[in-house]
Amino acid sequence: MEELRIAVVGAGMMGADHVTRITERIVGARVSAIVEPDEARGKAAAEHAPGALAFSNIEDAIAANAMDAVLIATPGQFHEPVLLPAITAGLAILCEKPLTMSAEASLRIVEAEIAGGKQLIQVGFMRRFDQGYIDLRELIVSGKAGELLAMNCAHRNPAVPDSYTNTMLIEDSVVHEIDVVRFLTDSPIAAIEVKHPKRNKLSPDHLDEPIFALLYTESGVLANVEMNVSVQFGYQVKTEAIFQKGIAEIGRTAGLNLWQDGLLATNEHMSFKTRFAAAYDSQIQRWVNATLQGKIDGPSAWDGYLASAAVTAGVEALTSGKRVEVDYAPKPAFYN
Ligand code: ISE
Repeated sequence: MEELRIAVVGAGMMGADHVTRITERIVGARVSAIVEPDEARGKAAAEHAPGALAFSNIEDAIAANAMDAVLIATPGQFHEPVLLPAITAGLAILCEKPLTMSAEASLRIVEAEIAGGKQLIQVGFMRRFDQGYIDLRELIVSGKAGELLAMNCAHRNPAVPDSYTNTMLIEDSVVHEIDVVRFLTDSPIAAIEVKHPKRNKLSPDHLDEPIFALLYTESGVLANVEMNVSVQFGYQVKTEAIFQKGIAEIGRTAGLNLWQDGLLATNEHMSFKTRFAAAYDSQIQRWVNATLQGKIDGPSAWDGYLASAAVTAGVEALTSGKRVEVDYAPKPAFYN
């Protein structure tokens, strides 16, 4: 296969961004189909994918043999009904995070993949492809600053859409730290606790935030995640890592600094689309390269399940105010 034919499923904000990315920047692949029930949305995305076929559901696209691989970018609650037929069809899959909305559903996906006999699924935890996180992981592994003890993570969004619910603080947002803290420390999240600072009155009425999500890893590292989705001023994802002999920081806003009229100004990101643009590019290019060789190159369905199990505990911690231990199913040999 010379060029991977990708069907992008879901042409909302992230799906449309991936369509443009694949057409303009990714080598060895093209968008061959857009699967989107909303016709206007599908058409708008198709303008950036010359020759792509339009479908309103995944089953029709599979029946038409319109793709070799699927990039799933629908909201999380619609992942499972797309994943299952794609697995049955034996297609390579990049599924945006979260894999599904519950530990049980993620386990069903894992079981379906195992039944098919081949690893097809990569989960879109794009932070693993961000240079800052890659450098921090190297530093931790090297031991140069001594043992890692704790992390302070700031995850700030300017605002969120009306469809964003309170549990999405964990399911849709903290899920990134849940995955990346395990990636950095190489240790599972053993327990989660959620603390409530003073509520931001600028936050939509149905949201009780910001929150501090405390992620306790099995190895003893504690990560404190400030999850804040109404900061108004911009999009920030920063981490300070506390070692025995030093402190490391990643994610500080970079770019041009302007000192003028008694002010220092730097452009801040307003969205994850620009903050993580390079990480998304690298994630998709590496997935395409690996897929052309029949492999995956990033977080697996099992990683997706582990995150879902921790999210389930996190949601319980959010509502109960208690520290909740995470319950994991045993790892199938298939993922060794
Ligand atoms: C969104 O879905 C993302 O994945 C972003 O990276 C995150 O910052 C945001 O909070 C989520 O809602």
